[in-house]
Amino acid sequence: MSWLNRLKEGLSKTRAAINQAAGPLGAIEIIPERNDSALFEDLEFALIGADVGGQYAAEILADVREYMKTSGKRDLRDALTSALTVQLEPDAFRAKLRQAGFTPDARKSTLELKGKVVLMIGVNGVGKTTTIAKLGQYYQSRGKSVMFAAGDTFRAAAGAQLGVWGERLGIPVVQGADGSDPAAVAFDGATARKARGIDVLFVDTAGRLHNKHNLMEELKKVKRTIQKADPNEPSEIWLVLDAVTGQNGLEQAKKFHEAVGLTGVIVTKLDGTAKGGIVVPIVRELGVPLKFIGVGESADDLQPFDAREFVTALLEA
Ligand SMILES: Nc1nc2c(ncn2[C@@H]2O[C@H](COP(=O)(O)OP(=O)(O)OP(=O)(O)O)[C@@H](O)[C@H]2O)c(=O)[nH]1
Ligand SMILES: [Mg+2]
Repeated sequence: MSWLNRLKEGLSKTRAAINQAAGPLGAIEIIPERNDSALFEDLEFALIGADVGGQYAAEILADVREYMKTSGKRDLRDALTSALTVQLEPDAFRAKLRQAGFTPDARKSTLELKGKVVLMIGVNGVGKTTTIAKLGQYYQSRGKSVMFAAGDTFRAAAGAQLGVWGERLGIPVVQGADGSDPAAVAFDGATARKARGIDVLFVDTAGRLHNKHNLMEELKKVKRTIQKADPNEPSEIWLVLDAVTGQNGLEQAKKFHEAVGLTGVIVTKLDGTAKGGIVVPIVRELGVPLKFIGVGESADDLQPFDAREFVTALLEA
């Protein structure tokens, strides 16, 4: 299956929710002389239902009306595509480039990392360990050498889970004993990566609640310890968010960001929810780039986030 079809399939629940409320988008023509306020109300409701957030849904609808007025076009899907993309692509420069006909193709270039060590964090069960495996596959298949550090020493079997992925993908895994200090495992991983000249190390951590003080302190210690092993690292700290948790995920993200400073966010399980619109408030409110999205459980169900592609996959028939 092509990546676009995979993405489409992954977003099918959210798409169905929008189409169900507003009618099949492609079939809707806006006739300026007609009063379409009921349709727009339904659409706004559908967007809010998909967790886009009231404020952003209202902005999107205003943009849709404006776009239809100024362009004279009548295709609702076109207008909604533009309005949603603007929300997800706050970088005006990229938007401008696109308007001028330059469409950067995210598939052709690998999503660049700032450095060599990526620390992966998040609450319990959001998909951290699985996402590390997917990232390993992503970078390895693009020619990078990869290593994992099993920094979740809290949950028995967490190290084994990452070990199985490592074996399957041919990626070395630095392990620590169950119950040992996660910072020590991270230190060993960062040291081993440097010694072996490996391109990128992903450090797994135990799931933790953002409001548990001690666990957040532990995370700061893991970060400091990696810095001791390799002064420029971790150059990336990525928070994994489960799309299903919706607005609560945003609160988590703000707390994690305060504690350790995020450089990226990954949203998982978009395939399991009709609330895929949550990416709008994530992009608008966090000020941290959305790097990848997870749309399934297998190793290649991870894609670099691209606003235009996301919206196309979401709204296309
Ligand atoms: N459908 C779907 N399932 C996913 C996705 N990402 C992860 N999962 C599933 O979510 C479950 C939890 O994944 P883990 O990777 O173990 O989550 P974790 O954050 O490491 O969990 P803890 O270490 O216990 O905090 C597993 O069953 C994964 O297969 C995704 O994008 N889509
Ligand atoms: Mg885990």
